Amino acid sequence: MRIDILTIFPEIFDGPFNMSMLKRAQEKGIAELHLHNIRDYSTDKQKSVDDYAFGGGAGMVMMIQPIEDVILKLKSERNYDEIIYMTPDANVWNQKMANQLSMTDNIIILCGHYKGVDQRIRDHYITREVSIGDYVLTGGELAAAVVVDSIVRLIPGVLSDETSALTDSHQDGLLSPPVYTRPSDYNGWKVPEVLLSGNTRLVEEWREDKAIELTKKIRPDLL
Ligand code: 6GU
Repeated sequence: MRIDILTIFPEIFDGPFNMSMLKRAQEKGIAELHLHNIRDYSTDKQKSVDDYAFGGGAGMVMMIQPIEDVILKLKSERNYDEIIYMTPDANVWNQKMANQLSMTDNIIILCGHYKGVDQRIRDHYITREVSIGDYVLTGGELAAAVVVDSIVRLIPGVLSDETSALTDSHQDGLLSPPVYTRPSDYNGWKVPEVLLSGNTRLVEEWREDKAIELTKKIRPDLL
């Protein structure tokens, strides 16, 4: 899978993309992550990427020209399954969407800043708009890093058996049950007996019960 990210701050991705699973996925050739600095495509003398909003009001708007030029260049090179715009004015990202997107070949992710991008980019190029929650970030970059991480870890071959996505919170619509490791008694804090029983069926039942109990208590909206 190939993901092209359009941003005015490519450096923000240096940390998240060069560690842990995202690094491993790229090294294994399972995912290609490409960063494009929108400013490099600006044709004006000052290399501007934003301008005042028509109609007035506070805040700048990201202009069409440099964004359209990157999109057209990329689209001339390959077909894209989705062109995603990161914005707080959108449906909230979830595991189901991550599962869907992990099965695509090529996607573009556009990170917004300031008051957002000129509406005509959204009208003519964007196929999907994504928010990561009901709060406002300075820009779409941190949100895009979240979305990319949640997609790439689901591509077969990225996670090992021990880190399998199948038992993740949300994968089955429930929160995850509690987990424990050695020692089984830490200064009197004991691990639930059933987990030490060696009875796989009982362990599975206990985990299922705990997952439902936790979900009812903390996130009843998921049930
Ligand atoms: Cl995608 N962008 C920004 N700027 N803020 C957000 C967001 C995205 N999702 C939640 N808040």
